[in-house]
Amino acid sequence: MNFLNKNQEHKNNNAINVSKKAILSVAVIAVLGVTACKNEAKQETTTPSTEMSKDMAFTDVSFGVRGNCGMCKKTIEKAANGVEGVAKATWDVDKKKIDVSFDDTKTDVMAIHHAIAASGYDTEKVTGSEEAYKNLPDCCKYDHSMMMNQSGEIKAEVH
Ligand SMILES: [Cu+2]
Repeated sequence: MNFLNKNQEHKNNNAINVSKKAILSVAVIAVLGVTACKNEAKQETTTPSTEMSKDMAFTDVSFGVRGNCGMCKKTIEKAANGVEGVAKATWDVDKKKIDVSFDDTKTDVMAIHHAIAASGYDTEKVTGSEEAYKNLPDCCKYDHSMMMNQSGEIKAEVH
């Protein structure tokens, strides 16, 4: 009788232990799940508001920049992005044109023209540095008479 009771008690304890563990792991999963959701929700609410403030504070311009290839693209965009206040710079190899988004309290369009010209590339307003041009890889030595800021339909003459 006594023995049976003890055995029963032991079994019950085991059962309690198992269910405690189960509850604990469910709780952990639930907490993790909630945390993940919270992070997601946080990101969702943060991202649009940053974009909105970007739209309000940033000025978008596009202007012609000469160049040949993907390496030119890297150099031109690096030069533009190197200007303090520039948020985004994308050069289009077909259109020979750059789209720049910048904070006009920190810089202006001409500073971006000059930075690109210093890297060796002609812009609509500033002739590229001859010194930097000489140091460009051969494939990047673009034609100085090349059309720029095109619609993208007419490609620069192939030579
Ligand atoms: Cu190039």
